[in-house]
Amino acid sequence: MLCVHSPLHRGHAGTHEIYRGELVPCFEKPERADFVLQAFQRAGLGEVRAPDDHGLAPIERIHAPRYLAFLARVWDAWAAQGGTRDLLPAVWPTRGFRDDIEPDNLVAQLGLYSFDSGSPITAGTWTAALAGAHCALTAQAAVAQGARAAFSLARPPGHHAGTDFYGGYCFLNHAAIAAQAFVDGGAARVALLDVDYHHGNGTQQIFYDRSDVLFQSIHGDPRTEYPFYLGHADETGAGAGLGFNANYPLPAGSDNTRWFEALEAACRRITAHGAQALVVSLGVDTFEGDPISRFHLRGPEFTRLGTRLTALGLPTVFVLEGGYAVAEIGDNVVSVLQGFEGG
Ligand code: 6XA
Ligand code: ZN
Repeated sequence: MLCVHSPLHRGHAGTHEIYRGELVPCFEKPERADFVLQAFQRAGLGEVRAPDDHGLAPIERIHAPRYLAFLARVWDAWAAQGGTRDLLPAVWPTRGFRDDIEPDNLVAQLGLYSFDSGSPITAGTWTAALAGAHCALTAQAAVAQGARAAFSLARPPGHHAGTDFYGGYCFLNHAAIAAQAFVDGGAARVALLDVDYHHGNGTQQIFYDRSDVLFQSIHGDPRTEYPFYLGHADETGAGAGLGFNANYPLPAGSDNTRWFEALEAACRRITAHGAQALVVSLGVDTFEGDPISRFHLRGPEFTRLGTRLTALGLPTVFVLEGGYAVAEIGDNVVSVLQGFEGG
């Protein structure tokens, strides 16, 4: 399996985030990608190559121009004011405020385009996120040209990022960008399956009123788990997209039997959709030892996930999302990919 990876991810290196009232070192750190790359190479799964430059056009198919312009300029604007620390928002336009006027104040701009305070912007955030989008697009292009599957190994992750907002460590929605590239390449029906522990609220928002991209997410119940305000079972799509969004919220602590029942339901639905391509938002924070999540998957379960996905028989792009048990993240991702290759 081809792996597309860029070292530019290292430029996105936040120092701290707020976790349970405490300032703690960021969970989403560069070492995550290093461990995945090492495990991929150790397993001899295939070629690792750098992304091609796909420009901004395929990213603008998903994200709003003013949001992209903000991401591209915000660090330089901050540095011009003498700022050196990570950028974090402190004020948000909730219900009743206007979001059509972009304030001149930088911190106010951060709030306009974000939904949490846990996603620091650093000097290399834009470069890293852009390289990640190009990793996903390069993986998608390889699959569109005939490869059975490809893996986009990038960070920061993407599935919480929506049309014009960031959060949950995510800035550009790589999986959504890859799914859109399949549509733009002529696929009438695409399936996007999110197996990260957290609901892919950004991906859901992007495709909620569309019938061409079926979005499904298996995740911790948002009543107790991040991102809290989306991801319930009654969110089934809107307008033309009604019936093309499916959420499988499971109580935190759910056992693996329950998790695989949800996977089975999601897989059946992908087949029923008549999908011509599959994009997988591959978070492995479903791992038993993950520090911020509460499911119980381990190596054999990750392999089983890969085996079930390969049985769908679809051209498949894997896009890395979460997973914070850094020492195990590589083996867990590789178990999924090996299950896929061996099935
Ligand atoms: C709050 C937790 C963010 C979860 C990020 C994640 N700081 N999403 O793993 O998939
Ligand atoms: Zn996650």
